[in-house]
Amino acid sequence: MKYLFIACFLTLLFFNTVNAQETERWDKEVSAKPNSNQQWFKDAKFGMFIHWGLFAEAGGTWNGKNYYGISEWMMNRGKIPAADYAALAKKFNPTQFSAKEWAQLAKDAGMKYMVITAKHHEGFAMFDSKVSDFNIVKATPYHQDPMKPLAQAVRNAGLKFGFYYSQFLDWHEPDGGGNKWDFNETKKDYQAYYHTKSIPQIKELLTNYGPLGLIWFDMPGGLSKDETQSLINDVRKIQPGCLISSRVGNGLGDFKDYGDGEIPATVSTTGAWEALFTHNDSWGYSKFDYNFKTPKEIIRLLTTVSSKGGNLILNVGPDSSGRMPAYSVKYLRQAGKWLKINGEAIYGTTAGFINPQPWGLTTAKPHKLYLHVFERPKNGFILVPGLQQIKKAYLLANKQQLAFIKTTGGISIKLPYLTDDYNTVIALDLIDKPLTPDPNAPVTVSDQYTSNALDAINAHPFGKTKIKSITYSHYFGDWKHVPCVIEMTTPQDSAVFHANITEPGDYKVTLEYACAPAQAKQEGVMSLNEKEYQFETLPISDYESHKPLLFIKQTIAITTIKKAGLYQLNIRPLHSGTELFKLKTIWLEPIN
Ligand code: JFZ
Repeated sequence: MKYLFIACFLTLLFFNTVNAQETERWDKEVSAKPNSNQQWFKDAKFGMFIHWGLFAEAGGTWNGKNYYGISEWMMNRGKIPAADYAALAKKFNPTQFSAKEWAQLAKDAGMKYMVITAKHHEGFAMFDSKVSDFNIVKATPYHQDPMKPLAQAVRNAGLKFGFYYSQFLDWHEPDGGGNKWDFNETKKDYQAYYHTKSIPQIKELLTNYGPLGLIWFDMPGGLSKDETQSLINDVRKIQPGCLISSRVGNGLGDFKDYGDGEIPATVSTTGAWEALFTHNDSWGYSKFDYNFKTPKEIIRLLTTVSSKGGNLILNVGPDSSGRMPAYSVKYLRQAGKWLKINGEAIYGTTAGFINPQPWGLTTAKPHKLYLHVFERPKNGFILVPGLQQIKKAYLLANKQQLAFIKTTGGISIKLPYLTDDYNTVIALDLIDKPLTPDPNAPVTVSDQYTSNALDAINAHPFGKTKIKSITYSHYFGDWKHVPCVIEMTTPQDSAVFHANITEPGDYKVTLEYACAPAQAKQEGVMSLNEKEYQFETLPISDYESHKPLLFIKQTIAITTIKKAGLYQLNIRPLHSGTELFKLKTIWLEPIN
C-alpha cells in the first residue's frame, strides 16, 4: 500500500520534471512569437477555474475511508476499479446547479474568464458527448448538459469561457493514460485512445459550445511533438482564436502555466502566463478541506501575480448538488468588492518596474505606476526607490491627492492613513519614461517596518550555490513551492544579498531555513557591516517531496548600522560538508 502511495507521488513528480523541461523549451520557442489572440488573456489577470466531476460526488471518501488531499485523484490513490468508480454517476444529480449563479459569482469576484473541467483524469464527460456514454447526460439521473447553459451564461456576463480537458490521463479507458491497476500498461494503445475518444471529444467541445477563449490541456503524454502540433491544428481549424495551454505538451501552447500553487520566483517568459491556485487545498470538492484563502489573501495573491505580469486563475470545487462551497462564495465576493474600487491597478497592467519593497508591490500602465501598499511604514512615508520625478500621486480609491517629496533615494509619498487592510493603492502619474526593472537592485531595509525580508530570490549565488523552488506537499497533491538558497557545501559556495539600509540603528538578523537532522550541527558564517557572525545549524526537517517541510527562525546576530547606505550580507558554510541548509529568508528586524 505504502508503495502504491509513493508511486502516485512519483507519477505527479515525474510530470513536474517533464513539465520543467518542456516549459523551458516553451520559453524559448513559443513565448517570443507574437499572438494577437493573447491580448484579452494578458489583460484579464483574474480567472475562475472550476473542477467538477464524479469526484465531487465522493468528496474525498470511498468505502468509509477518507482521502485527505486533492479529491480528484482519489480514484488513482485508492486504485478504485474503473467499474466501481463509474457507479458514482448513478448518484450524481446536481439539481441545485445554476449556470447564471456561477457566472454571476465569477463576475462579482471580478474575474474575466472561466475554465471548467469538461473531463478530468477520471474520464467522465461533464457534457453531452456522442463519443462516449460515460457522460453526465447518459449516465446520471440529472440527464442534462450543464456546459451548454454555463457557456452561454458566462459569455452573457461578458467573460471568456474555456474548457479544461485531460487529453491523455483517462483512468476509465483501457487505452487511456494512467490506470495501471485495471489495465495492462504494455497492452495500451494510446493512439487508439486519442483517435477514438480524446480528439473526437475535444472536437465536440470546440463545435457545440460557441466561441471558446481557451482550452486548458493538462498532463501531456503519449504524443510526439508532431502529433501534438496536429492536435493543435485540429483545434485551430475549428476555432482559430482559441488559446491553448502550455500543458498540451512538447513545448507548445499559447500561454504558459506554472506548477500548481506556484508563483514563479523569476518570470521566464515574455509571453502570456498564468499562476494557478485553488481556493482551499483541493481542486475537486473535498468534505474535509476548510483551508480557504481569506479575501485579503486572495487580493494579495492576485496582486503578487499581477506585479510579475501574469494572471491568477483561482479554482473552486462545487459539490455534487451543484453548489459552490459557502466560503468560496463569500470570500470571492468580498475580494470582488476590492477589485470594483481598485481594478484599474490590476486589469490591463504589466509587471511593476520597481522591485518588491517592504511596503508592498507595484504594477504599471503607460505613464502610470501603481503602488500596492500592504504594510504601512510607521512614519507614513512610502519610499519609491529609483524614481526621479512624478506629476501626481493619489489614492486610487477616492482620488485624494497625496503630498510627495524628492529624497536622495527616490520619491517619498505621504500616506495619510491605511484605508484598506487588504491593499491600499496609490496611483502615480509619471513624467519619467517607465524605468526598466532592475533585478539586481538592492533590497530596501528600513526601520519603518516591523521586519524586513531578504528572500532567497534576492540572493546572488556563488560557487555551487543555487536558488531553487523547493516543492513539497502536506496531504497528497497539495503542492507548495518555496524558493530557497540550496547546495552550499563548501566555504566557496556563498550567497550574497545587497541591502539598502535606509536608516541607521540596531538590527536583529534572523535566518529562516529548513535543515535535515542528519545534516544539522554544521557551522556557517554570515558577514555584514564588517563583522563575521558564526552559527551552528539546527535539526529541523528532512526534505521529501510528499512530506511537510518545516522551517525554523534562528537569530544569529545583532548589528549596529551607523550610517544609512548600501550593505552586503554574505552567508556561507564555515567548513566543507554536506548542504548547510535550505535558506528561505533572512530577516532584518529593527530594534527601536
Ligand atoms: C494537474 C491535475 O493532475 C490536478 O488534478 C489538477 O487538475 C491540476 C490543475 O493539474 O496536476 C498537475 C499538473 C502539472 C503539475 C502539477 C500538478 N506541474 O507541472 O507542476
